Amino acid sequence: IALDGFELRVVHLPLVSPFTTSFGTETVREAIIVRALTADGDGWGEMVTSAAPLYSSEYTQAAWDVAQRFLIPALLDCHALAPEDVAGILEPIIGHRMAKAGFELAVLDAALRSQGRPLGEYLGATVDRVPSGVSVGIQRDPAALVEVVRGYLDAGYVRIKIKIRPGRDLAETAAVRDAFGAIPLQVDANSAYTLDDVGLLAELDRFDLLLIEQPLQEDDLVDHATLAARLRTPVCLDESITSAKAARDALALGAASIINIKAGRVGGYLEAVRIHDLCRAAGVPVWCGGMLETGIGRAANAALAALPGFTLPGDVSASSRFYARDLVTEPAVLEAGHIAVPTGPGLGVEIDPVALDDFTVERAELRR
Ligand code: OSB
Ligand code: MG
Repeated sequence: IALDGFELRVVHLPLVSPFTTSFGTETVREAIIVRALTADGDGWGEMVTSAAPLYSSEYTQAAWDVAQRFLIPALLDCHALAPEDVAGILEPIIGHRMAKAGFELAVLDAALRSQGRPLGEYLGATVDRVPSGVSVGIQRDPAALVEVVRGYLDAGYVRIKIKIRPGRDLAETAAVRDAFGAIPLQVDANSAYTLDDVGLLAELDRFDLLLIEQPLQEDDLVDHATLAARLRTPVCLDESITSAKAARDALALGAASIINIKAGRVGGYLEAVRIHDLCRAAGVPVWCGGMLETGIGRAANAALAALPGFTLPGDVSASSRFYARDLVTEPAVLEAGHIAVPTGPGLGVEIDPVALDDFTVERAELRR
């Protein structure tokens, strides 16, 4: 595509309820929306950074800065740009994977829209809808958690993930198991434990969880391998898997037997597909994680989750799980526990320009 420039917007989307993890509580989703301006039309992407560097080292204002100072100039240096070239052009700039992923998606969307080709088909989707799991934040107490989970089960979500942290783990998991029996259930610690907690984490084994997600810190691959050998519950990595190389290393070390794939965390949907491919070849199940995406990233996640190696339900929930109002005209809805893979060209969703303006708190445009 012939790139003219990019528009960036910091958006603030209010959440329908506060979302609490081991690293904090969010009431507003802050993200950066990327619009690729090309001779063949616009393309849209999303940078899934948060306001503070608590989940990873990335955060919105860092992405905002690196994007304008380094990433956009590198991309505008190229006159004709294929989506497959974006990651390579940005590779000399270290890290900032969520920022890079936003640009790759915007360029990919512009290219696919101009070809009339859906993202799902391009990535290799083999189904037209994906089973929908839901990530449930830490609540006031186990009884409150049970009621929140009940609401999601009634809505049709096919898998429940609860956030845990030290002191808010065994009683919470037990309460959900006792209340709902043999539902597909997993827990996410967001790096809140250390190897000293192996005794406590082994107590989770009695709950027959699908997996425990990221119990230890991002760079604790060896410790995760040690822990995995001590647990019956499968260890799944999220934060640690920053690239296909990291995924390969984690599998080689025995640090994980399941991988959560998030395109933002690994630098884009093309790297996400590479991780899918290597896991599939190794017989390792993967599932699609989420970062409270707006309708843009949510549409792309549904397309990614439709690849054949995504054998576990992902955190691809309906837009309404997080937002009363989205910035696309047809937000993802839950139908019989599933989310449809969009079939239109590119992302297959249209931006609601009024909503986008209403949510925008900062805007910048850089043209060649
Ligand atoms: O660890 O998977 C995580 C949200 C923000 C940051 C990290 C995580 C999450 C979630 C929510 O669990 C997943 C979703 O978008 O539904
Ligand atoms: Mg996680």
